[in-house]
Amino acid sequence: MSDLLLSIKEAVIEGEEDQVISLVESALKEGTEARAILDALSESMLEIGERWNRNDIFIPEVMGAADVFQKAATFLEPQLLAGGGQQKLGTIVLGTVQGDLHNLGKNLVAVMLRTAGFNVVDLGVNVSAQQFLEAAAQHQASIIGLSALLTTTMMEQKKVIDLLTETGVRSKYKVMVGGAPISQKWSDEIGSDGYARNAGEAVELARKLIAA
Ligand code: B1M
Repeated sequence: MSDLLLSIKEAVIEGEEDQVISLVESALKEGTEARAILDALSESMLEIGERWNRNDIFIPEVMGAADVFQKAATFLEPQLLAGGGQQKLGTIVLGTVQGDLHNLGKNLVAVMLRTAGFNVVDLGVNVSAQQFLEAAAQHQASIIGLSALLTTTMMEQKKVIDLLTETGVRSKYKVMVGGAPISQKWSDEIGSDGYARNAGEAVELARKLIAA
């Protein structure tokens, strides 16, 4: 990682909003790819998680870093979208499952999917199984994307799939899952159509699911 990217990572961890935006601008001017900057931003949140686990920092610092992360990611969005294709690959209804308020990763997934040419309907956070179902029908979605960051909310992904099955519409949609505690094993266990570890993989997976 370049010195500039390391400084971006450190500035997010320290919650230095102004500094992060000007460092991101400098990195873009230097010709750094927006994707590489996004990766540095994501790494900063992983580091935040580790510091939080060690009790080196507490919720206010985590929220401060999350806020700076989101502002920097929003600042980068036009650069990411500018490189995107014009094709419309299909509609994806995306959200963070019920009981879960983590949205940074889900927002990144939404940006990357849009960049790749998908129409993304972002339902936000704390989305119930019923809301996913209704939105998928309303927007004639091909894919439902479920993000979960807590071990206590992973089960909500299964609830959505179960509801699709119970209401007889499971075969209408592909379901993809992701989030820090999610794995391929979990995806298989709950009968999801695929798991992606990060936003880049989410795009690859969505392409495969649409092609299938
Ligand atoms: Co929370 N939190 N948090 N938190 N938080 C975690 C998840 C935790 C691992 C931290 C820890 O233990 N140190 C822990 C969960 C433990 C567990 O369940 N085993 C935890 C906890 C416990 C909590 C609270 C319960 C704390 C409390 O209140 N006592 C609480 C829960 C609130 C709730 O949701 N009901 C809580 C609150 C918060 C904040 C509000 C302070 C803040 C969220 C701010 C926000 O989102 N706007 C926060 C944060 C920031 C974190 C950590 C530090 C960072 C998460 C993050 O944004 N990562 C996190 C630690 C960690 O994950 N290591 C933690 C950056 C983001 C880019 O990555 O979200 O993983 P990520 O997304 C990736 C991939 O996972 C993937 O692609 C993304 C981009 O590459 N992906 C998908 C995600 N969704 C996908 C969907 C897909 C495909 C890929 O397809 C549909």
